[in-house]
Amino acid sequence: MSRIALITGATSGIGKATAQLFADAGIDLILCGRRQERLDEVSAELSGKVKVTTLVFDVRDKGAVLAMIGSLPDDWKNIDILVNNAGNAHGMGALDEGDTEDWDAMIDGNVKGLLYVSKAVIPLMLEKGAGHIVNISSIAGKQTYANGAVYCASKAAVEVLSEGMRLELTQHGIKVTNVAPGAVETEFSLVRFKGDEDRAEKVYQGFDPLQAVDIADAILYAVNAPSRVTIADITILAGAQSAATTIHRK
Ligand code: NDP
Ligand code: 8X3
Repeated sequence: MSRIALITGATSGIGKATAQLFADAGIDLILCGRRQERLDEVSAELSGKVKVTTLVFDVRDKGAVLAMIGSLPDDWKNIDILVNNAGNAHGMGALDEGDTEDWDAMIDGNVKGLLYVSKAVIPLMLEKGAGHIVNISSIAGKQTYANGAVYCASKAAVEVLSEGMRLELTQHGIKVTNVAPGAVETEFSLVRFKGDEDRAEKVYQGFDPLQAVDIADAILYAVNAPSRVTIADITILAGAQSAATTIHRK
């Protein structure tokens, strides 16, 4: 029987690449994001391979998260894999100059949003005594850097939540994998720098950055591991990267 995966942030970057690899692996898809047109495009691309349905919600909106996931028809509620991927950095700068709306967007989206989605999905997995949750953290959750402290804090929270989930859910047959990528070339920097393309491009200049498919590949590996194996934590850096902010550029 084919598996069902719910992927948040499936309109772009790592989430979209994960949807593409999952479709190639025959995994049916519940694709989530805020941009309906993007979800429609990904759905059109993949629905020849697997069954696809889409849900439009902002992960920060607790009511919408619970209502949308709760509104899935029963057969779609049989979720085997949850990929908690939706998230972004907003702004970059010192704490004393920080924009509190950016802080809210990061804490509410990357931390509370992940919790709301998990709250909607975990009971469905508990009911069937099986499941796999993949949380997308970051190298920024393991190593703090100046001018990124709030984003780093939000991802450090994801690291802790992955541990907490694993401690609570393993006994119920639910695996938890924490994935911590380094520098991946997606729309991430464009969002962080609020549409400033020059600034975003500079992040990936002078080295070969990770691509979204590299992270998707690791996620697929984790969810395909045999039942005796839990891939608990994966850190993936770019080939030229030795730490969060140490990148060897040409
Ligand atoms: P993208 O900007 O390309 O994708 C972000 C995705 O998250 C989009 O699909 C976006 O969808 C969704 N999203 C963002 N905010 C919300 C929200 N409030 N509600 C619902 N969906 C939301 O970036 P990436 O693919 O790189 O990022 C994916 C994850 O990987 C993030 O959690 C990020 O922190 C993490 N990460 C990224 C790294 C990188 O270097 N790129 C490195 C380490 C971790 P939409 O706008 O349609 O809602
Ligand atoms: C994104 C990677 O190092 O820019 O999580 O924070 S980093």
